[in-house]
Amino acid sequence: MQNAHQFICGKYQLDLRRPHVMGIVNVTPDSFSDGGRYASTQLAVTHALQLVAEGADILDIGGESTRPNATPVSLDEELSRVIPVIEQLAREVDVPLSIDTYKPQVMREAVNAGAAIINDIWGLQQPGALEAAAAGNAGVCIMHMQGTPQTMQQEPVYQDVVQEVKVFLQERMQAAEAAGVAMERIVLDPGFGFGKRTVHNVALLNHLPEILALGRPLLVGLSRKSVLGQIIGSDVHQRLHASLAASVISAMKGGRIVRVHDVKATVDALKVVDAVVNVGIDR
Ligand code: 7PJ
Repeated sequence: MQNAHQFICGKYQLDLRRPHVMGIVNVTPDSFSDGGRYASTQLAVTHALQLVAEGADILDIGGESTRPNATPVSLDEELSRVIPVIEQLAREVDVPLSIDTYKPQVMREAVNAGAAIINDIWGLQQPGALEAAAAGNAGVCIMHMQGTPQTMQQEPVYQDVVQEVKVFLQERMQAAEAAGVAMERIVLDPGFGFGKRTVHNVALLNHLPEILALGRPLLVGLSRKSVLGQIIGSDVHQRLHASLAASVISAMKGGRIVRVHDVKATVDALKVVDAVVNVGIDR
């Protein structure tokens, strides 16, 4: 497949032969301070600048938690969390900004504010999402999820998880293309932890090359996720080493963007992968 490593997102053209690190920026009210909106904007911006200094290639900005059982956030609340952060970062950094949302209006306003990637855990299935994604020239991450964030971990069932995720991603990729999103603007994501048990997550990671066969770059998000906690038996703050192992495996198996909390450590780990996979091919 030609140019399967090229990802066009807004004004950026990323060459994903080198694995890229997407740093996670959560914009949620700080429960430890009563500083209000301005304080949470500044906290998020400061964190984002730190991630860029650590080597983040992309920043993923989200205003609504999609962890299992998280309470949904209203449209106005989500907009007032993320838009000021995107506006400020668009002025201050030169890496693509991604908006983690499934709401079409947030997609549109985020792109107007300077976002270069739309990262949709619903795979552009919400009414109006395909149109919102097609409207500009942002890149799009299409993710698989079974169920909804509220229900997805109750009892996820698959006959063949790899095949089912692959069929879903192919269908959504074709829907996006039909709506006017050029192939070069699309990356795909199996959606680790979104309606999957440990066996399903492990099978997907192991069989990433089958999903890569769809012909578009893969984004992988495993950072600190509970599947890692299940494997090593540690809580969310003790999952750095497991997360690094997951990022390395992802990149070795063809994942091209890893979405992580711990940017510096991941950048170092993936430099080693790149040195072996892309530079070390001469013999
Ligand atoms: C993912 C995401 C992921 C993409 C979240 C968490 C949950 N977007 N947003 N892929 N996960 N594309 O970080 O634990 O895996 S939020």
